[in-house]
Amino acid sequence: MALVFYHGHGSPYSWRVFLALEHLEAPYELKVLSFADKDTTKPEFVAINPRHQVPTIVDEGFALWESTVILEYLDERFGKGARRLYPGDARERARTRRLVREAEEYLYREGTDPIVDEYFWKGDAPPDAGVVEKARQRAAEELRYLEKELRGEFLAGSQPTAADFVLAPLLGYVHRITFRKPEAKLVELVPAGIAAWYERIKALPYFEKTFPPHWR
Ligand SMILES: N[C@@H](CCC(=O)N[C@@H](CS)C(=O)NCC(=O)O)C(=O)O
Repeated sequence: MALVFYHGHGSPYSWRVFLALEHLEAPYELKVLSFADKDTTKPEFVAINPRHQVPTIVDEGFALWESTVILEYLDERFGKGARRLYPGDARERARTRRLVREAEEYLYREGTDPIVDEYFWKGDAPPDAGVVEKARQRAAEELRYLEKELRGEFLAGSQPTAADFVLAPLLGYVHRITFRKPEAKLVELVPAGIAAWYERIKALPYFEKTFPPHWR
């Protein structure tokens, strides 16, 4: 029985796993849950994942959630040859884990998350300009930091890894936020090296398949 992947379009966490499954050429069945229909809170899904979040996978009866943990599992289960999410020796794998953690802790948490909160989750209240500006500065700093971590085409060399798949949805968000709220001026913060890297990510043969359909 193929692995079942419960996904929600537009979730940056779920998007990571979508990219990874495709990159690893893992056999899987995609089940798209609708946030609008509150599918994640329906009893049949809560019975699988009591945290009721996507991404969730079920591999031959084994249910797993938390995107970065899923990435590690998928690498051990399906990674082979040049297609590894955490390639290389112990130090190289540790570096990829560090980049994953740093993108999550600093770029997401201190950069894009507060901006999304201010623009999209405050109802009719206007965004707090101070919060937005601080988060913009943090996002810019972290993007410059990650630019220095590029090792050739991708963050660990000639093939994308877990670090690239965690960063890619963030760049998708930077563009999406700027499209919906041009005044956020986020795309202009992206340094040239990361902009070129994102073009390479978008050129991956499976990227388009993973792109949120309602963003097109
Ligand atoms: N730490 C989790 C975060 C997952 C998460 O926040 N998923 C959200 C979508 S972005 C979700 O499924 N929300 C639906 C709900 O809570 O019912 C991970 O890395 O997988």
